[in-house]
Amino acid sequence: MKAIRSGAGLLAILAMLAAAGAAQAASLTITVLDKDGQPAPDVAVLVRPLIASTLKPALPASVVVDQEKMQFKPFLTIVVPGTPLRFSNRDGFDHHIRGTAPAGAQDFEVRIAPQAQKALEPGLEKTGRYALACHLHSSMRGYVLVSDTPWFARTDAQGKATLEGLPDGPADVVPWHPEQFADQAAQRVTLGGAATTLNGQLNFTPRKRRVY
Ligand SMILES: [Cu+2]
Repeated sequence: MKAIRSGAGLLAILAMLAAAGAAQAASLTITVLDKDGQPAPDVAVLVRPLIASTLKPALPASVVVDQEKMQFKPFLTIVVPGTPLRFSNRDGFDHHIRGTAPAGAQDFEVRIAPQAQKALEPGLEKTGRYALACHLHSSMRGYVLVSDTPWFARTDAQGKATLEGLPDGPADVVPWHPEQFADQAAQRVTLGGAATTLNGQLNFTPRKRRVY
Protein backbone atom coordinates (compact mmCIF):
# COMPACT_ATOMS: atom_id res chain seq x y z
CA MET A 1 0.00 0.00 0.00
CA LYS A 2 2.82 2.29 0.93
CA ALA A 3 4.58 1.49 -2.35
CA ILE A 4 1.47 2.36 -4.35
CA ARG A 5 1.10 5.62 -2.49
CA SER A 6 4.67 6.67 -3.13
CA GLY A 7 4.28 5.58 -6.76
CA ALA A 8 1.33 7.92 -7.09
CA GLY A 9 3.33 10.59 -5.31
CA LEU A 10 6.15 10.18 -7.82
CA LEU A 11 3.69 10.49 -10.71
CA ALA A 12 2.32 13.66 -9.16
CA ILE A 13 5.81 15.09 -8.82
CA LEU A 14 6.62 14.14 -12.44
CA ALA A 15 3.41 15.84 -13.56
CA MET A 16 4.39 18.98 -11.63
CA LEU A 17 7.88 18.88 -13.14
CA ALA A 18 6.35 18.59 -16.60
CA ALA A 19 4.10 21.56 -15.83
CA ALA A 20 7.08 23.58 -14.59
CA GLY A 21 9.00 22.59 -17.71
CA ALA A 22 6.17 23.87 -19.87
CA ALA A 23 6.49 27.14 -17.96
CA GLN A 24 2.84 27.49 -17.16
CA ALA A 25 1.89 30.48 -15.13
CA ALA A 26 -0.35 30.57 -12.12
CA SER A 27 -1.89 33.39 -10.14
CA LEU A 28 -2.46 33.97 -6.47
CA THR A 29 -4.62 36.44 -4.61
CA ILE A 30 -4.15 36.83 -0.89
CA THR A 31 -5.86 39.00 1.70
CA VAL A 32 -3.81 39.63 4.82
CA LEU A 33 -5.32 40.77 8.11
CA ASP A 34 -3.54 41.98 11.20
CA LYS A 35 -3.88 40.23 14.54
CA ASP A 36 -7.00 42.27 15.32
CA GLY A 37 -8.67 41.15 12.09
CA GLN A 38 -8.25 44.46 10.26
CA PRO A 39 -6.82 44.64 6.71
CA ALA A 40 -3.02 44.83 6.80
CA PRO A 41 -1.48 47.11 4.14
CA ASP A 42 2.23 47.23 3.26
CA VAL A 43 2.79 43.54 3.83
CA ALA A 44 5.23 41.79 1.52
CA VAL A 45 3.78 38.54 0.23
CA LEU A 46 6.69 36.27 -0.65
CA VAL A 47 6.15 33.17 -2.78
CA ARG A 48 8.87 30.53 -2.72
CA PRO A 49 8.32 27.76 -5.30
CA LEU A 50 9.57 24.36 -4.16
CA ILE A 51 10.46 23.25 -7.68
CA ALA A 52 12.78 25.14 -10.02
CA SER A 53 10.98 26.70 -12.96
CA THR A 54 11.99 28.17 -16.30
CA LEU A 55 9.46 30.98 -15.80
CA LYS A 56 11.00 34.41 -15.60
CA PRO A 57 9.50 36.89 -13.16
CA ALA A 58 8.51 40.28 -14.55
CA LEU A 59 10.76 42.60 -12.58
CA PRO A 60 11.24 46.35 -13.07
CA ALA A 61 14.60 47.58 -14.42
CA SER A 62 14.74 50.14 -11.61
CA VAL A 63 12.58 51.32 -8.73
CA VAL A 64 11.81 54.81 -7.39
CA VAL A 65 11.13 55.71 -3.76
CA ASP A 66 9.46 59.12 -3.47
CA GLN A 67 9.68 61.53 -0.59
CA GLU A 68 6.45 63.48 -0.56
CA LYS A 69 4.82 65.46 2.27
CA MET A 70 7.54 64.13 4.55
CA GLN A 71 6.67 60.52 3.85
CA PHE A 72 8.38 57.72 2.01
CA LYS A 73 6.16 56.53 -0.82
CA PRO A 74 5.70 53.70 -0.90
CA PHE A 75 6.13 52.96 2.78
CA LEU A 76 7.54 49.56 1.77
CA THR A 77 9.53 49.01 -1.41
CA ILE A 78 10.36 45.45 -2.44
CA VAL A 79 13.23 44.66 -4.80
CA VAL A 80 15.54 41.78 -5.66
CA PRO A 81 19.28 42.15 -4.98
CA GLY A 82 21.01 44.68 -7.23
CA THR A 83 17.91 46.45 -8.54
CA PRO A 84 18.88 50.10 -9.14
CA LEU A 85 17.08 52.27 -6.61
CA ARG A 86 16.34 55.98 -7.02
CA PHE A 87 15.17 58.43 -4.39
CA SER A 88 13.01 61.27 -5.64
CA ASN A 89 12.36 64.31 -3.44
CA ARG A 90 9.02 65.85 -4.37
CA ASP A 91 9.02 68.28 -1.46
CA GLY A 92 10.15 71.90 -1.43
CA PHE A 93 12.97 71.25 1.04
CA ASP A 94 15.92 68.92 1.52
CA HIS A 95 15.71 65.35 2.75
CA HIS A 96 18.69 63.56 4.18
CA ILE A 97 17.88 59.88 4.00
CA ARG A 98 19.56 57.33 6.18
CA GLY A 99 19.26 53.64 5.31
CA THR A 100 20.00 51.17 8.08
CA ALA A 101 21.10 47.91 6.52
CA PRO A 102 20.57 44.34 7.69
CA ALA A 103 23.46 42.78 9.61
CA GLY A 104 26.56 42.36 7.46
CA ALA A 105 25.70 45.09 4.96
CA GLN A 106 26.58 48.79 4.77
CA ASP A 107 24.27 51.56 5.88
CA PHE A 108 23.86 54.39 3.40
CA GLU A 109 23.07 58.11 3.37
CA VAL A 110 21.59 60.21 0.60
CA ARG A 111 21.00 63.96 0.81
CA ILE A 112 18.60 65.26 -1.81
CA ALA A 113 17.74 68.84 -2.73
CA PRO A 114 14.10 69.86 -3.37
CA GLN A 115 12.58 68.35 -6.51
CA ALA A 116 15.78 66.38 -7.20
CA GLN A 117 16.57 62.70 -7.59
CA LYS A 118 19.49 60.61 -6.55
CA ALA A 119 20.32 57.07 -7.56
CA LEU A 120 21.67 54.58 -5.10
CA GLU A 121 24.46 52.85 -6.97
CA PRO A 122 25.04 50.04 -6.93
CA GLY A 123 21.64 48.74 -5.85
CA LEU A 124 21.23 47.00 -2.51
CA GLU A 125 22.72 43.52 -2.68
CA LYS A 126 22.14 42.03 0.74
CA THR A 127 18.78 40.37 1.25
CA GLY A 128 16.78 41.56 4.22
CA ARG A 129 15.31 44.73 5.65
CA TYR A 130 16.67 48.23 5.14
CA ALA A 131 15.03 50.80 7.42
CA LEU A 132 14.67 54.30 5.94
CA ALA A 133 14.69 57.46 8.04
CA CYS A 134 15.52 61.14 7.54
CA HIS A 135 18.09 63.12 9.52
CA LEU A 136 16.00 66.27 9.05
CA HIS A 137 12.50 64.93 9.74
CA SER A 138 12.30 62.46 12.58
CA SER A 139 8.73 61.40 11.75
CA MET A 140 9.77 59.93 8.41
CA ARG A 141 10.05 56.18 8.23
CA GLY A 142 9.97 53.67 5.44
CA TYR A 143 11.48 50.37 4.42
CA VAL A 144 13.11 48.52 1.58
CA LEU A 145 12.95 44.74 1.53
CA VAL A 146 15.60 43.10 -0.62
CA SER A 147 13.76 39.88 -1.31
CA ASP A 148 15.36 36.45 -1.58
CA THR A 149 12.60 35.43 -4.01
CA PRO A 150 11.68 37.21 -7.25
CA TRP A 151 8.02 36.30 -6.68
CA PHE A 152 6.56 38.96 -4.43
CA ALA A 153 3.85 41.60 -4.08
CA ARG A 154 2.81 44.23 -1.54
CA THR A 155 -0.64 44.34 0.01
CA ASP A 156 -2.79 47.40 -0.71
CA ALA A 157 -4.95 49.41 1.71
CA GLN A 158 -7.44 46.52 1.78
CA GLY A 159 -4.69 44.07 2.70
CA LYS A 160 -4.92 42.47 -0.72
CA ALA A 161 -2.16 41.44 -3.11
CA THR A 162 -2.31 39.64 -6.45
CA LEU A 163 0.61 37.85 -8.03
CA GLU A 164 0.54 36.79 -11.68
CA GLY A 165 2.90 34.68 -13.71
CA LEU A 166 3.91 32.40 -10.85
CA PRO A 167 5.36 28.97 -11.61
CA ASP A 168 2.88 26.11 -11.37
CA GLY A 169 3.47 23.64 -8.59
CA PRO A 170 3.98 23.59 -4.85
CA ALA A 171 5.11 26.78 -3.15
CA ASP A 172 5.35 28.35 0.27
CA VAL A 173 3.55 31.67 0.72
CA VAL A 174 4.87 33.84 3.53
CA PRO A 175 3.67 37.28 4.61
CA TRP A 176 6.36 39.64 5.89
CA HIS A 177 5.87 43.00 7.57
CA PRO A 178 8.84 45.35 8.07
CA GLU A 179 7.93 45.90 11.73
CA GLN A 180 7.25 42.29 12.68
CA PHE A 181 8.89 40.84 15.79
CA ALA A 182 8.82 37.24 14.65
CA ASP A 183 8.50 35.40 11.35
CA GLN A 184 5.00 34.84 10.00
CA ALA A 185 3.67 31.35 9.38
CA ALA A 186 4.13 30.02 5.85
CA GLN A 187 1.25 28.43 3.96
CA ARG A 188 2.04 25.63 1.53
CA VAL A 189 -0.08 25.73 -1.59
CA THR A 190 -0.11 24.09 -4.99
CA LEU A 191 -0.29 26.78 -7.63
CA GLY A 192 -1.84 26.19 -11.00
CA GLY A 193 -5.15 25.52 -12.65
CA ALA A 194 -7.68 27.95 -11.27
CA ALA A 195 -6.41 31.05 -9.52
CA THR A 196 -5.42 30.37 -5.94
CA THR A 197 -7.10 32.45 -3.24
CA LEU A 198 -5.65 32.61 0.24
CA ASN A 199 -6.23 34.35 3.52
CA GLY A 200 -3.38 35.27 5.79
CA GLN A 201 -3.13 36.80 9.22
CA LEU A 202 -0.18 38.53 10.86
CA ASN A 203 0.93 37.42 14.31
CA PHE A 204 0.84 41.07 15.47
CA THR A 205 -0.89 44.36 14.74
CA PRO A 206 1.42 46.93 13.11
CA ARG A 207 1.23 50.45 14.49
CA LYS A 208 -0.96 52.67 12.43
CA ARG A 209 0.56 55.50 10.47
CA ARG A 210 -0.92 58.67 9.13
CA VAL A 211 -1.45 58.69 5.40
CA TYR A 212 -1.95 62.00 3.58
CU1 LIG B 1 13.36 64.56 5.38
